[in-house]
Amino acid sequence: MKTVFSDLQLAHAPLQEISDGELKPAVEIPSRAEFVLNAVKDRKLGEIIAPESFAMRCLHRVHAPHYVSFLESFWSKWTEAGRTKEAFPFVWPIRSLRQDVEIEHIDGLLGRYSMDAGTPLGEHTFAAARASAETSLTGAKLLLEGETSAFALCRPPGHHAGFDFFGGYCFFNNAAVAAQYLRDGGMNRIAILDVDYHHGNGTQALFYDRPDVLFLSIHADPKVEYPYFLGFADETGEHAGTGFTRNWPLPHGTDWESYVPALEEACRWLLVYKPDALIVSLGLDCFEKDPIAGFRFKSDDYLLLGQRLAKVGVPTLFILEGGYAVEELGTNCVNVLDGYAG
Ligand code: SP5
Ligand code: ZN
Repeated sequence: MKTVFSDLQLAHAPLQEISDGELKPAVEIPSRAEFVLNAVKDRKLGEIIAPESFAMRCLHRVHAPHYVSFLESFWSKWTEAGRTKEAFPFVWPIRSLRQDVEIEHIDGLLGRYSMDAGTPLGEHTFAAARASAETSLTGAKLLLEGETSAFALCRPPGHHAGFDFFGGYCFFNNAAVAAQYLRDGGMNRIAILDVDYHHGNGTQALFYDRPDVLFLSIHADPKVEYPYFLGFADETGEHAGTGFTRNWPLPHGTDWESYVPALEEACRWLLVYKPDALIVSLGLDCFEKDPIAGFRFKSDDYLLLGQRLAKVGVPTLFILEGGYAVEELGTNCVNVLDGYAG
């Protein structure tokens, strides 16, 4: 299996994040990608290639052009306001506030284009996020060219990012951008299986009214876990997309054994849907030692996950999402890919 990776992705290097009422060391850090890359090399998974460049049009298929421009111009606006360190949004246009006004100040723009205060932005965030999206696009292109699997080593992750907002450490929705690229490349039905510990709210929302992209997600119950406001079992799609979204919220403490029934159900949906390609939003934060999560996967369980996905028998693009136990991240990630490749 080929791996796509760009070290431009390492340039987004947040220092701190707001967590548990404190500024704590950031967890979505460059070394995550380095641990995964080293494991790909050590375990001889296959060739590692650099991403190609893609036109902005590919991002605009999924994201509002004004949102993409906001991210591109963010650092110059931030520094013009006299700021020198990383940025966090802190005010949002929620119920009773106006959605329709034109905002000039960077603090307003940060709120307008975000879903949380937990996602630091810096000087190189846009460049890294674009490289991450190009990494997933290159992975998608490999499938269009006939590869039966590929691994997009993406960072920053993508599945929380929506049409016009960032959040949850995500800026561009890599899985959604790849899914749309596969559709535009002639594939008719794409399935996305999101196994990150957190619900992929951005991906779900982007395809909620569409039958051509099936979204399946297994994750911690949003009643008690981020992102709190989406990912419940009664969300099944709307309009033409009715029936093409499925969520399996699971309790804190879920281990592999109690995860399998949900995974089996998801695989049955894949069998019925018969997608031309499967995109796996591969978060590794269900791992027992993950510092911000509450499931109990062991490293070997990730081999089983890969083996199970191989049985689905569909061309598959793996896209890295979350996972913050950095020391074990490479092993866990490549266990899935190894298990898949058999
Ligand atoms: C891609 C991805 O996995 N994004 C996750 C974003 C989660 N952001 C919320 C982090 C809250 C951390 N709370 C720590 C609880 C343990 N002390
Ligand atoms: Zn996650």
